[in-house]
Amino acid sequence: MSKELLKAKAKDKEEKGMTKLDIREVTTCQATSQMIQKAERDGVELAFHRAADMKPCPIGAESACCKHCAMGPCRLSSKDPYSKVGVCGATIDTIQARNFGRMVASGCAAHTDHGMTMLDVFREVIRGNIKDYKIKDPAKLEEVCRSIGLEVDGLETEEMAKLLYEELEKTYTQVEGEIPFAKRVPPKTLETWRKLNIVPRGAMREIMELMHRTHMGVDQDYKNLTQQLSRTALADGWGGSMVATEISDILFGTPTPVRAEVNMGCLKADHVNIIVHGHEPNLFESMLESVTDPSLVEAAKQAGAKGINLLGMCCSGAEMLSRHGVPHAGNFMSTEAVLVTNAVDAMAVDVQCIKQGLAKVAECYGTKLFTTNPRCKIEGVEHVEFHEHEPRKCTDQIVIMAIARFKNRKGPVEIPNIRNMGIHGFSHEYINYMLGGTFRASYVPLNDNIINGRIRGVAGVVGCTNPRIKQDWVHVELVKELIKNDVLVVQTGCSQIALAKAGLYQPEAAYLAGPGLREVCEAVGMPPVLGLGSCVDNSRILIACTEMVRTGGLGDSIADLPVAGAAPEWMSEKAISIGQYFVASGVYTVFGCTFPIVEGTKFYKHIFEELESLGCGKWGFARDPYEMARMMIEHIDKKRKALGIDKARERVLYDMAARRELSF
Ligand code: NFS
Ligand code: SF4
Repeated sequence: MSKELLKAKAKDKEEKGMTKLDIREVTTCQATSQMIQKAERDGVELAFHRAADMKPCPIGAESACCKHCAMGPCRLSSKDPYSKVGVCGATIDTIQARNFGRMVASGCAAHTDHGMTMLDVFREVIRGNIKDYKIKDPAKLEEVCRSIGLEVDGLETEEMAKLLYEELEKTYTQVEGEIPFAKRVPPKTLETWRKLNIVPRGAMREIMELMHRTHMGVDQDYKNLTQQLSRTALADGWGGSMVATEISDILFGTPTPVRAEVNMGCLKADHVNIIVHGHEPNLFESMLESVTDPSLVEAAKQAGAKGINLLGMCCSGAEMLSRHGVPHAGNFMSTEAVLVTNAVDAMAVDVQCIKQGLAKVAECYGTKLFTTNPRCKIEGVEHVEFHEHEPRKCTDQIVIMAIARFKNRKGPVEIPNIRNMGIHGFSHEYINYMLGGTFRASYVPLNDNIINGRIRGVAGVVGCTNPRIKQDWVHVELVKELIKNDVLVVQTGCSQIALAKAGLYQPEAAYLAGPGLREVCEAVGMPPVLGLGSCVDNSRILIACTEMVRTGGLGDSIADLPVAGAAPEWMSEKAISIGQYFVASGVYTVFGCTFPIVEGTKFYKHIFEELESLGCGKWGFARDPYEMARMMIEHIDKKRKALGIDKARERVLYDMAARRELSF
């Protein structure tokens, strides 16, 4: 346990045996901290308390144990990792690589299954079996088709869609060859993958093979395991996640900038408040229809409410924030805390990052909690199944029950009075358009500004929040440090929400940026931090990198670009899969909080150092946000130097013509 948390741990236990926290040590989110205080007054336990009570196992934390067979479980020493081997003889490197591989397999499975659901909906829409959704963005459909070499000249939208569906199904099922989106990978990067034998086949095959190879007594060479776990991770980033993003855009529209609010202050005491928390946009899109249905709005008014207020949380929240400007109540570590307001009448969840602890908190406040996806039920929680063929059946029912709960609300409501306005919804397509202008959308201005040094490089800061470290703090400090040093930051998921709460999504936040980046932001009218949506939308970052390579002047492969990535407060296996696909794609990726490998072992050196010399990126680790920023900037500068663009920065002020060129 970190020192901070030890400090945070209760000095005295109350009668209920509840841990009292030093709240300043566990979160910098004011709304969440207000709700932790209320929870403690109400005797309600949150994940913050459970984290303080649950000391992480030091051996497990560094992945120095194995329970892959019944000769074990075997525990090796993380202090002296080579002093022992498992009963089967497995070394620390084998054990760690296998454990790491299984995290990748699980994370990849989560994203690809989400993508598969989107593809299922797409197929049924094309077949006419689903009528509630339709193809909203035919231009994107065509663009995606062309990007993977499909012949679509003269085809109708439906024909194009059918063709694309058949092709993208291979992302899952293809037993040999390369997945369709491999065609989008910059040629030099693809060449490296081919050399390393890590170009993914269908995700089902890759995950299956990885699970096989990490079984007792199969692959016992950490380098060989790294090959398969890289290939599996790429089947996530350039496969399942990318399918999820692209199909969502085609069905629900590609995001363009939208002003929207975040934080718990978006709850309204006099409204029926409904939160959707999870990852797949289908449920949320349907809920958006339900809450605007005149008969349901009328029912809410009959119950004494002024209306129905819909908010998002976590990733589907981030996606709806980006796509439709739906307000967002908070990130992962705020999902229980928001229920403490007593203002949430219903919370509907689908899959991923849904804490089982929500059930207890919801019960304490009489909030209606609903699971909706057959993949994710919670013992004791009411399940209202969502079917894409009749989506409104589920979401209307949830709205009706939310109205009933509003009518019977008991106890006082306390809503933290904090809301933060910002601009969200930057897709890679929009970045193109924003910087290049309507008539010649392109990445040329971005590359030019990187080459001339106004923008030093680009960093992706993404990922979860984690009760093992002070919520939002590392995200916010890291991003501030990066933009101060002229690094343009792109974000997704819970990290995006952390920065939105800190006010960095307003164009005015450009004053926090270094002079070069500020100049670009001011000319274009964009914030110094660009939010791209949910975690599967990290695939937008891959495409943005690809566009930068294609545009020219910044090298031939993603590994040449002056870019870096970070997940400073990560917690999920999905984050590991994401990290690995960025590394395999050529990006230096720094994680914070903790890293599940013993430092200094051969496997550690392999993925923290050697992968870079093979043409990939590499992992980095730092807990401290300033150290993390230093490492990322140093890497960006190293890449600038290799590209020969590290010369003294040109300090030209924009004249009117240049300004016109940059603005949209
Ligand atoms: Ni990403 Fe989304 Fe958040 Fe982490 Fe969970 S919500 S998919 S895993 S916690 S960023
Ligand atoms: Fe132990 Fe080997 Fe079995 Fe793992 S696979 S539990 S290291 S004997």
